[in-house]
Formats: sequence, structure tokens, C-alpha cells
Amino acid sequence: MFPSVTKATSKTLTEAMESSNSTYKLYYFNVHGRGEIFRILWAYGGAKWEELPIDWPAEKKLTPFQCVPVVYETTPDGTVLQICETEVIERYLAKKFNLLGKNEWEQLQIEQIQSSTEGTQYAYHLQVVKGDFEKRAENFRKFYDEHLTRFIEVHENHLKNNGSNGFYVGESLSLADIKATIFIDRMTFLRPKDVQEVVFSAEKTPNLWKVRENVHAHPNIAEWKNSQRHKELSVNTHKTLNF
Ligand SMILES: N[C@@H](CCC(=O)N[C@@H](CS)C(=O)NCC(=O)O)C(=O)O
Repeated sequence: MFPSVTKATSKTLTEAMESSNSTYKLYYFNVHGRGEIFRILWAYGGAKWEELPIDWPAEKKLTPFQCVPVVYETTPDGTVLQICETEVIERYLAKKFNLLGKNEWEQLQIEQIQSSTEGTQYAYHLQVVKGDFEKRAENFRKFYDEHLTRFIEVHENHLKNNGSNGFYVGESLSLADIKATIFIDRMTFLRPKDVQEVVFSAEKTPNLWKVRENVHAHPNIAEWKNSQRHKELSVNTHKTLNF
């Protein structure tokens, strides 16, 4: 069942934000999906997390927004916070793990990239992943023309403007880099079988590729991606989405 949640105030949130020893519970399906980025952020931050059992749709109405993911954070003093909505959770965790920039301007730039990537990724989800199975290759081509070309042009430019150092903002890893890397990897991982085209590579998208390399080079992230649980999630994601 769900953890009992503390009636929180702004002070509770500030204290949780400052707690580096919190533990987390993820209520989500047994796939990468929207949970993937939290798992990577927790791995990056060296945090402990576990997955709650899920009985869907029976429990749907018991969640605050009638959808998943829902994250529970337990601080060392026993406070339990409930946090919902994917991008809000991403920003919250990124802030905790110092992945949301060194100042408000950097934060704004990181959030722009987060939002742009989320929009493109969601279009892929609707058009290709959830689109007509028989027309996946055709839908991929449409997605490529309608969304991907722009994504690549715009993001390569942003990265060039930051000095082509493999980071979207400044000189260190941020939520923007992790978000884009997940999208790049997903385009390979969830590519229709009859689409051969390589979209992202060191030759075709050098700046995005560098970002991906920087994210993959982080030892905690690399360890998570090599873990047994990550493999299980990959298998189950392919099975669930018919790839
Ligand atoms: N606005 C929500 C959307 C979440 C969402 O679409 N969740 C899907 C799973 S990825 C869901 O709950 N599907 C089950 C359902 O709607 O019954 C967010 O950003 O977290």
C-alpha cells in the first residue's frame, strides 16, 4: 500500500530539499518510461530507492492525479513527501543533486532544454510508440520530418553556442544533458524494426553525441545502466510496447 504522507508546509519542503540522506519510493509501471529519468537521477546522486508494487487500474483513483509516476521521499527525521507530475519531480530531484544550474539564469536555460526535449519525446511516444503498429516505419518518417529535424538543428546550435563541450549549460552535467541523453538512447532502443537509419551519431550529430558520452561516462550512471534491474526494465519495456 501507499506510504502515509506527512502534512507538509514550505518549511517541510525546504528541510527535505536540504536532506542529502533521504530515501525514495517509486510508484510506477515495470518499464523505463517516465520512471527512467528518476532512476538515473537517483543513481547519479547516490540515493537509495525502491519500487512500490503497483496494481493498476485498481489503484488509479487513489493517486493524486489519477496517473503515475508518484514519488515518495522519506527524510531522516521520518517526514514523507509525496511528489507527482514527471517534469516537476525531475526538477525537484535535479535541484537536490545540483543538476539545475548554479544560478537562476542557468536554471531557466536548463528548464528550456528539459521542456523542448520532453515535447519531442512525447511526440515520438504518441506518433510512433503508441501509433498504429502496422505503420510504425511510416510514422517514424513523419516524426523525423515534423519534429526530429528541428530538434537536432536547434539542439546542435544550443550546444555549439555553449562551446561544443558536451554540456548544454556551463561546464558540468545538468538535467538538460541527462534528459537529452535519455531521448537519444530511446530513439535507438524503441526504433521500429524496419527502420535502419541511424539518427544520432558522432558524425551526424557531434554535439548531441558528446552530451550522451558525458552522461554515459558518469560512473554511477554507467553502473545503473549495467545493473540487472535496468536489464529487466529494458526487456519488459520492449515486451510491453511491442518492440
Ligand atoms: N502529466 C502526467 C502524465 C503521466 C502519464 O501520462 N502517465 C501514464 C503512464 S506513463 C499513466 O498514468 N497511464 C495510466 C492511465 O492513465 O491509466 C505526468 O507528467 O506525470
